Amino acid sequence: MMEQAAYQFRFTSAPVFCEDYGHGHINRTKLVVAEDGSRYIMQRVSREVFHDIPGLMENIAAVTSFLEKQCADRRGSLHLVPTLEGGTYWTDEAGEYWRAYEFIEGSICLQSARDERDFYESAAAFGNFQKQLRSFPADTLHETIPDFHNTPDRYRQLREALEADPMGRAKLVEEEVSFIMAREEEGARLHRMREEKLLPLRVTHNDTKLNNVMLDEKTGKALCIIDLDTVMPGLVAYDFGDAIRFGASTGAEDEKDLSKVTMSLALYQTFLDGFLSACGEISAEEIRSLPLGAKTMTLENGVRFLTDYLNGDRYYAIARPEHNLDRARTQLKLVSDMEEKWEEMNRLVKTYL
Ligand code: ADP
Ligand code: GN1
Ligand code: MG
Repeated sequence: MMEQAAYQFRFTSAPVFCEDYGHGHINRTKLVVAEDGSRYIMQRVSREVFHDIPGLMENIAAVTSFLEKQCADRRGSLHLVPTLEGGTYWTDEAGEYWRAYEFIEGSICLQSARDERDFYESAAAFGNFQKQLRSFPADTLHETIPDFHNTPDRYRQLREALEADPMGRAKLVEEEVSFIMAREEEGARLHRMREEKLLPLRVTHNDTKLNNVMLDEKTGKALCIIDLDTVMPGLVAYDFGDAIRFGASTGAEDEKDLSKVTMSLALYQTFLDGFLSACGEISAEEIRSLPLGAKTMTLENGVRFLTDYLNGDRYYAIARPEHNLDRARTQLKLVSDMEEKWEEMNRLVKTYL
């Protein structure tokens, strides 16, 4: 069935096809094909997750036009398709917000790296993204999710969920909760360093999963960073860390067999190399914070998945009842594996100082 939203954008011709697309956890993503064969990505932006969607769209319009000027290739940045009225989003009768992008043709989006080269490419792309945005006026950005990587606040939300326990699931996760609580102080370290201004704020992506970068299907070269909903001031360690927790894992984010889930030091080193070669100059303190970024982002995602499981799966899209619990468990397994590899993770980083 054709979504009404598909008739609200200035596509090159009338839409003839529309279906669910991709593996994002947050937005409702559709592929739209127009009569002349041109393709588009159309998204219903999650109102559960984002509370100021006009502000979010202002960020995206500003960031994409800033990046567009720095890219020779049209496929190097996202391009919003205007609505019939010339706006950046359309609101339907139910109050849902829709937007559309040109489809990045000839590209692939991976759920896991096929080899180290893919991961290197994504690292260089996320590093370059940060570098490109270094001169972006950060104070014009809306904070689309306040306290997004405020790990202590994520702990507070977990405690609230445990207290309310609306699904009666708290008794099922005692082991996970005690693992998390034992790491509360370390989990707060990165945030404390941010508050004490020991690490500078930069414009960061904040959601640097491998499936938020498009690669050229022929050459495997990185083309474009997507999913700009969370571009906000943040720490370099957030972008490095979140990419490691997803892409350096030897298992899927929702793998049930935890023996398959470890953090590959080889992939960690690959990402470190690609990211630092492209991100422009950063301070020694920032470089030293990268392993902590990896561990903190992984722990934080574990806390967030578990909180959503306790709250009845309202935030992340799920495909099975225990999905968020499975996701939380992979993150905690990765944290414990990182603890075993901690010295080596730090040693590798020091070679770049
Ligand atoms: P979510 O916030 O839900 O993760 P994304 O913006 O990451 O949403 O989009 C979900 C998926 O849709 C991506 O992982 C990618 O496969 C695909 N996608 C998004 N934008 C484009 C685009 N412009 N061209 C091609 N594919 C895209
Ligand atoms: C969400 O939007 P997506 O699927 O790329 C989430 C990230 C989590 C990630 C876990 C806005 O990312 O913060 O790390 O899931 N995005 C938001 O896979 O909450
Ligand atoms: Mg995404």
